[in-house]
Amino acid sequence: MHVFDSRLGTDLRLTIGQRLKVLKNHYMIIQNQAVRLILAKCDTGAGKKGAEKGPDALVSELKKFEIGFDDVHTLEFDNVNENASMQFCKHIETVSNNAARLSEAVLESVKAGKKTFIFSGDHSNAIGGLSGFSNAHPDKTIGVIWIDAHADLHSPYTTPSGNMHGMPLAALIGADNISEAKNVLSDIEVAAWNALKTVGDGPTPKIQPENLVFIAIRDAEPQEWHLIDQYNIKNFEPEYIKEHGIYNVINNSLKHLEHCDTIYVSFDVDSMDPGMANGTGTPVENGLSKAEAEAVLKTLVHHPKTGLLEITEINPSLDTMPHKMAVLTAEILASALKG
Ligand SMILES: [Mn+2]
Repeated sequence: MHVFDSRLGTDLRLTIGQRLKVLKNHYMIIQNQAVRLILAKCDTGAGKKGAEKGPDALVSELKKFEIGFDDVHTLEFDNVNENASMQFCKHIETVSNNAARLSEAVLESVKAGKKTFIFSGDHSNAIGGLSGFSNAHPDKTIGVIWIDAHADLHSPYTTPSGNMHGMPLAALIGADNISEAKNVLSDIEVAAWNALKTVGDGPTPKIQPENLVFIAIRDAEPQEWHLIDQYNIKNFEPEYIKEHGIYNVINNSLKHLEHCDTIYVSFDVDSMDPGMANGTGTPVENGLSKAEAEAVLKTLVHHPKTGLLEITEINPSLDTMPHKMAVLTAEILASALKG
């Protein structure tokens, strides 16, 4: 049984001023837990700029569905002084610095007993998100459901692009994937990557590959498949989803994580089919339908084990129509939240 309070209420006779007052005096509650929203406005891990505007775009579109957040923690990021020679881990110092701050914000939110949402720029923010989440739960087994077109399992040793948003899961499970290496790193790159794997203090690796589930992965490189096979990572590809249905996938994902105490859900909007909206850095055909994405979020957001929901990679500057991806995501999330 979940309790949901949209904060704005549904009385459309209220003026905007009155509705905002209602917003201030009510808290969004899911599963009897107050929700805190963390906005991580950083996109330095992406190859294309613009996803830093994604979190605000999503918040503004959600308001049109009368979904508001009262408890909001905003992290604005500046670029740190970067070493220019990081070709296989571009902007890693900025990513690392931001990850440390996000880790702290998540730790504080979870320790305060909040169900935590993160709306982030690019997917490298998951490093800070999961670092904080694991620090908040030192004695618990953490499950991760990663809904994405990509496996995000590259390391600087294997990356074809050097973009950090393709590497969060390798950093989090502590996989260098040296046997598949094709890049020769400088000492300074090695040191920066090793530092990123331990960001936010706390034990490392942050998560265990057996506690990870992939949904909708359809664009991974051989080096990533090597890790998926090596660690036998649970993986529901589009063909499986089409054949067995999304509810079978959700149920089997939760079954695979039955032994986990709490779950981090990471929803990359490129998991969805780009035919609906393409405002994201790396769209890939054959993605989740709107109904499938809605089923995933609706089930997981209200699941008692879900401690954190992250939504990432909305890039309004790449949309063919203004805010198309933010509108689509807001429609799905609003429907999911309203149960
Ligand atoms: Mn991703």
